[in-house]
Amino acid sequence: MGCPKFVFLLVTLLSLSSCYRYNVDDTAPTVRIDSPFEGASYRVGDTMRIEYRLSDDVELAEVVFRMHNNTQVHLGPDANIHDVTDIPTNVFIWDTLMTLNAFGTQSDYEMYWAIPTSLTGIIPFHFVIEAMDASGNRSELQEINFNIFNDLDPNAPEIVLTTNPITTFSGNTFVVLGDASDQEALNMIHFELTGSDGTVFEISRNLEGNDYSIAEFVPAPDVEAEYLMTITVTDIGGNETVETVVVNVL
Ligand SMILES: [Ca+2]
Ligand SMILES: [Ca+2]
Repeated sequence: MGCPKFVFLLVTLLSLSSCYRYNVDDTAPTVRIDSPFEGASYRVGDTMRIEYRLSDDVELAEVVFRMHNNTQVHLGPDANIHDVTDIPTNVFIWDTLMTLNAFGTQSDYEMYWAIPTSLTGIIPFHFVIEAMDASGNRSELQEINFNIFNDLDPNAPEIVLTTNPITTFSGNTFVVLGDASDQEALNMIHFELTGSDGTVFEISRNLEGNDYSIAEFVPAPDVEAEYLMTITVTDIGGNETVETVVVNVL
């Protein structure tokens, strides 16, 4: 009779599989970050060292880290730090997301990042890291906050306006003309038209290079009054120059 043997084998297999299930790894891995350290400052053009160690009681599987301008909110269903893979709102600002395989019970990582000189001003960055083991347990999310600063540009930009003051009519479009320049490189120009009730028009444009010919077309407000156009130009060092134009709407 082969049947009892078969039943015995089946029972053995079932008990083996349930045995295996009870031995499943439910302990999350840990992450220790040695660099960057909390509150550190790095200058653009410098090389930053990224160093961390992963540990797990059974088997590591993966590590994900993201490093970028921390003023950018993460998008996605969990729009906060708890989802490290969510993209930041402004992908044009420097950002990195890296997923690496991990093996064994301990793994050390060391890598270097040449900080781009295109970053401007003083930028709060953060480094966020999370590890996963082979059973899918996730470590606590680790976050390090640090600053990147650009002090390579000591000279503020210049603005020369060729239209000042401006007279226009309600419902018309007027134009702000002039030039903006910087010894190192321009970064942004911002126009803001304000009246007695506050801002009535506002626009920002990203700039590159040393010179920009200003020719900004602006819809005149409906209400006849005197307004002030404020033009702010920033350079790659975060230096700022402000000019104003009186706009009379007749
Ligand atoms: Ca584990
Ligand atoms: Ca400059």
